[in-house]
Amino acid sequence: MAASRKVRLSSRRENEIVRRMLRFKVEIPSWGFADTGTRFGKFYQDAAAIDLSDKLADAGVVHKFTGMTPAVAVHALWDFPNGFDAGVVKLAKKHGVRIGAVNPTVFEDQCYKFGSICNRDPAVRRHAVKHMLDSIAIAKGAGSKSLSLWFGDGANYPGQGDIRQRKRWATAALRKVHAAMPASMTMLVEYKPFEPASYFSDFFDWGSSYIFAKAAGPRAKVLVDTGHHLPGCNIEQIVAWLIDERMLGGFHFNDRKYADDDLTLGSIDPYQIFRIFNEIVAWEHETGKDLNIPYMIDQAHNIKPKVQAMIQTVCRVQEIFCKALCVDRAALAAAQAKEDTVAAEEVLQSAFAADITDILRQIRKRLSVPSDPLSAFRKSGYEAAAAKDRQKRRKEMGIVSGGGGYA
Ligand SMILES: [Mn+2]
Repeated sequence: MAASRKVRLSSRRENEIVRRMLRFKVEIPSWGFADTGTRFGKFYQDAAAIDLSDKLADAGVVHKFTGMTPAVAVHALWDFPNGFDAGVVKLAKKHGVRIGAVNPTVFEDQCYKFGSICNRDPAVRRHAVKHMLDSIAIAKGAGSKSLSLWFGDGANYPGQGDIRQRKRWATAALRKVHAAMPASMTMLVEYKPFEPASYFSDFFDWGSSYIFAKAAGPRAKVLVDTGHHLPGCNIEQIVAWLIDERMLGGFHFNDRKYADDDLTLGSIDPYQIFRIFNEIVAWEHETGKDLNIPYMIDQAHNIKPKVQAMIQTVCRVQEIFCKALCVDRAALAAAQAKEDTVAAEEVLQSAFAADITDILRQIRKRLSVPSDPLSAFRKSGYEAAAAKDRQKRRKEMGIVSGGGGYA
């Protein structure tokens, strides 16, 4: 890697970068603040959110310290178990945030043992579609523009299901859901190669999501979750293709080492995130427009304190996007034109290694947040106060935390 050095930018370019970064927002997930675990059990945290009110309060704190997270993605059944609730919208506003993408929950119910919209039982498929229609109503009520779909549908064994029939069932369901969406709403279709199903997932890669989205209707796009790829997959190439086809709907950011690990973005391979952002920045440079899609976090912090992990993530996204904006595009184009592979790679490496401390300080000043959001939060006392309050409430509510269990 090129040695870290202060990036040399014209003051005009520096101002452009600062202005772009002020418009760059990241959506955080409500489920990132509650107790989560692996299939081997949960480790409870005293400061973890108990209910949606706590989640919105925590999300509001992340926004207060970073200035970058005005919207919170929700899971329909976990956050709106009784359908739309106007009180929640008010509560979000009180905490300085709003409701972002609505994620239907079509994988937990016992009826989904053999799938949701790919289930051979038409009653189960109808049940899943109805839940997605209810989710549209929640999104409409909350002023959300994104219906974010992930299906755990798949098969565990060869011979278990008819692959083409399942595809047709899913397509029919998505068309019904798309037809019910208001014109302002986008359907985001996520994919994942395996898990919970082990033999195949019905929505298994970007190509499957692309085909499903195309069949569903013009407002359906592909959602790229950075952790949902097999090892070695070139994610930035997928992103570049989807951008070029106008089919990139949004991101779920996280990092991975082995499978869908939901680790903090950039904790394993920050250069990969940089290369993805570089494709976005290249398109923005070419078109003179912002790629205006939801940039969302999808992580589960099983051992890290949750608000700290979220602030750490948001700062990392900000830093890496800012570095991608520092790529010298003219130098890159010149190197490419001469087939100078070494020089072209050096352009990327030197932007990735650039010391952007001064630019970050300016950006955070303009966002009216601390210059080091994470350390400011760690000193704020919020976590200890939340732990005390939530411990007491858990006791009053009779919620027993601790122990294991096959979650
Ligand atoms: Mn995801």
